[in-house]
Amino acid sequence: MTKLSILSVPFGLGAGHPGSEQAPGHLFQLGLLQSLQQHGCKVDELKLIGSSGIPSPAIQVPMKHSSEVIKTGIALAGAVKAAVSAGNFPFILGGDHSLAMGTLAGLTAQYRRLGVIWIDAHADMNTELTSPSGNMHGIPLAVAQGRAQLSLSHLWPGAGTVAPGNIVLIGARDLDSAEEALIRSEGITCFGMADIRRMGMDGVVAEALRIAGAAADGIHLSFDIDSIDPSEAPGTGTPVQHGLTSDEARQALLLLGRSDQITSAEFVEVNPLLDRADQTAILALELIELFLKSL
Ligand code: NNH
Ligand code: MN
Ligand code: MN
Ligand code: MN
Repeated sequence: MTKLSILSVPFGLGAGHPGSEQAPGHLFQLGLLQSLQQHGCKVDELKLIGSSGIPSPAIQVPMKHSSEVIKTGIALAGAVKAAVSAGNFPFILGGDHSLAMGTLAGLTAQYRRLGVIWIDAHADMNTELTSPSGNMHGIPLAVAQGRAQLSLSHLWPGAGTVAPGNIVLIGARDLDSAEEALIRSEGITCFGMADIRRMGMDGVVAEALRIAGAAADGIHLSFDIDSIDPSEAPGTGTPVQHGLTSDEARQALLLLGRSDQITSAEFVEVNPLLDRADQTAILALELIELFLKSL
């Protein structure tokens, strides 16, 4: 049975709105751990990732709260790397999407070649120079490719990069022009909403696993709750209309969890302060359980 390392990251300074730092605590309060135990999931390690005690690194980037993001990323990278070394499945509970840089730093230090499946309304592929917002949660996939000033190796010495050919975006529908240009020039696979409706989520997931997994020894799943339509997941900082239905998200997470190719995952951008009567938190709880018990 899969042994889980649940890494809880109550950090939200990479997003444009406060609140996502409250998501892990809120999901625990709603009973996440108890229901995982009821479903027979083996939680081997439960760790709270903070950035305290880590000296401020010399690297500075001209983005909002970059030094806090970097410190959190360093702490998370170490914990992710340790979880993989211990033979556990790392599950990172955010928090905003800037923490993915820490996750990917830890993972690329462990895997020879890592694939990434990024389920998100956004591509998160701006650099410090193209970011329209200055928010660090909009840059992790450019950092991971080695296209930004900040690199994964700033967060963890042995970290590598993710090859564009091993990146697959699902549900992207709000891309900035620099992101679009990068996706086109690098030939990055992007399954938009029209592709999902045409191919079906099962077809999209099968293709995503094939492409992200090509010559790879692991695939990381990064799930941003804003991939889901705001009618079903309103509690997030940058909602975008015409997204996934909750049923499409369920189907994707079930198929990805059942696949042996997925070796780590994270779940980000739930914002309890922007939620409507816990609608998003309750859906997130259900999706996380569904995914973890399908592993
Ligand atoms: N692309 C925009 C930016 O760089 C928005 C990113 N917001 C997200 N990403 N929530 O998932 O700021
Ligand atoms: Mn995102
Ligand atoms: Mn997003
Ligand atoms: Mn599996």
